[in-house]
Order: sequence, then structure tokens, then C-alpha cells
Amino acid sequence: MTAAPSLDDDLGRLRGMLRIRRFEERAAELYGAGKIRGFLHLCVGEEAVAVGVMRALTEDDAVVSTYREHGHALARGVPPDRIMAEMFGRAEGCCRGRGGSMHLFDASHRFFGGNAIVAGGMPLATGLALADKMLGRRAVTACLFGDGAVAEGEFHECMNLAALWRLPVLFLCENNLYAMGTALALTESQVDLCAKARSYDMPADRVDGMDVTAVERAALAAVATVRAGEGPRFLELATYRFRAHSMFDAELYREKREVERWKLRDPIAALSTLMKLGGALDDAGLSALESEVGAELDAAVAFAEAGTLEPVEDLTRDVYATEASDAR
Ligand SMILES: Cc1ncc(C[n+]2csc(CCOP(=O)(O)OP(=O)(O)O)c2C)c(N)n1
Ligand SMILES: [Mg+2]
Repeated sequence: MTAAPSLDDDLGRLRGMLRIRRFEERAAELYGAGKIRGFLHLCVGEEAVAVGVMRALTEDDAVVSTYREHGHALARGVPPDRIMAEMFGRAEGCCRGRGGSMHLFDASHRFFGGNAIVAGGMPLATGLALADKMLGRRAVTACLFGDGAVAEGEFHECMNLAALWRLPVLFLCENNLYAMGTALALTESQVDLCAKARSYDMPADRVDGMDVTAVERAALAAVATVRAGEGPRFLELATYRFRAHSMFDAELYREKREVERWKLRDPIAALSTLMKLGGALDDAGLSALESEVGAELDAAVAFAEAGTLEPVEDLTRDVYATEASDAR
């Protein structure tokens, strides 16, 4: 088991967030160029959550995510070239090109998916935590989901069972205020999401999701109690996506002024400013970091470009229905 990183590694946090930001920006360009197809949900603005949470976990822990998961996967350590190849639909991708942007999966990093179904990861995470508990493993399952998930029955079933059975799962709600074009207050009678968790007798805290250090600190504290066998915990991470819900979204449901206000709290700008003020970073240091991140990303795109498509003969591999069952 690896030790959790120390809280004084601001450069590591900044690097982690920059890797995600530049990856997402490049993905948007590649989508425009027709290299990436299908759905694409970017997490620009939400990088502090991904980095803060993943730094609080060890490699033995498990992660279950959503369709807005590129940042989670990158911060978890899934190699960017395998992620990019997956998004290109290449056989060299982390799911052999069969999952695409919404279904990144890498068991070797205990990254148990991307999931296109809102709240669909929650029963999987609860099950993983149950397995760990039954096998006596001290792993924690980190379960990420959006504010939209609280409207789903699965949310309530999982919160209840996890609390009842004291399962080692950390529920992490990325509250970015909207589920597609719907503001939380339009669908929820109770908009205090921690209150929902507490109604299942689960300790819950609201955290500034634009502050990577605050996220990491809260996640470290929560992980410690979950790992100690004290049962599940819930963190609400207050965050904001700077871009549209997906690549098809006219953004008619929110004011431009609101977006601009949140951009003033950009987690990357906030941390780099703080580091500069404290003398831990200067312009040359920042541009060196940008070059390092850019080189890794260029290599990932080159890897994806050079990738191959799965041969047509392989298309029915992993399809379990037989001709006999088709005929029934
Ligand atoms: C069960 C289910 N219902 C509806 C949808 C359609 N849908 C896709 S994304 C989305 C919004 C989810 O919002 P949230 O959970 O807040 O995540 P965010 O996109 O804000 O990260 C919805 C309703 C879906 N994918 N799954
Ligand atoms: Mg949301």
C-alpha cells in the first residue's frame, strides 16, 4: 500500500490539475476535428475535485465514476495515451476502443468505470465496498457522482444499505448546480445534499470544490474514518463546470454572468497565484510545467492517432448471446 502524499506538495496538485485542463481542451479540439466522436463531457473547472480526491486514496482503493470522468481517470493514474486512444475508438485504448469517453475503465488502477447512467455507479461502488468488507480488505471505494444523482432511487438505496451495513465507501457528490440544463432547486425539495446523507445516519460535510487543498484535506479525513471501519461518509463538493454540459448544449439555462463569476474562482489560477505569492512558483516554473504537460499530451494524441481499429472479425467477441438464444 502506498502512503498518502503529504499536504505540502502544491506543485504536484498544480501539475495534476493542469494535466486535466489541457487534456480536456485538446479533447474539445479533437472532437471538432472529428477525431473523437459520440458524446463528450468535459470537466473544465472541476479539476480540484479530481485531484484532491485521488491524492487522498491509495492504490488499493477503488474508484467508481461518471461519464464526466476523464479528469478522475487521469488523476487516478490511468495513462493519458490509453485514455486518448479509447476516446479515438482505438483497440489500444483502455477498453480496446469499445467504451469511449463515457466508459473509461482500467482494473489495473482499480478504476471501475465511467458510467453513462446517472447514479449507475452507486450500486457498483456499494457492491465493491461490500466485497472488500466480506473479504476483510482495508480498501476504500470512492464513489463519484453528480448532483443529478440524488434524484435517482439508486442514490437512496445505496446510501441506506451502505450506512446500515457500515460499508467502506466514500460517497463524493460533485455539486456543480446543474443536471444537464436543470438547476437543483427545480427538482429537489431539499437542496442541502448533506441533509440527505444525514437522514441515512451518515456523516456528511460540504467542501469548497474549487480549492484543491480543501478537497484533499477533507477527503483524507473522510478516507481515514472509512478505512478505520467506521462506516460510509458523504462529501458534497461545491464546484462548477465552465463549459457546456456536453458538446451539444446551447447553455440557455444559466446566465453568462454566473459562469464568469465562477471563472474568477478557477482552481488552477487560484493555486498558481497562491504559489507565486508564497515564492513557490514563478513564470519560468509555470511555463516549464506547461511544457511538461504539453509534451505528455502530444505523446498521448500521437499514440491515439497511430492506434488501430479493432478488426471486424472481432466485433462479436464478448457478446454472450448465442444463435439459439437469439431465436427464442
Ligand atoms: C438514469 C439516467 N437518467 C437520465 C440520463 C440523462 N442524463 C445524462 S446526463 C444527465 C444530468 C446529470 O447531472 P449530474 O448528475 O449533476 O452530473 P453533471 O453532468 O452535472 O456532471 C442526465 C439527466 C441518464 N444518463 N441516466
Ligand atoms: Mg451536476
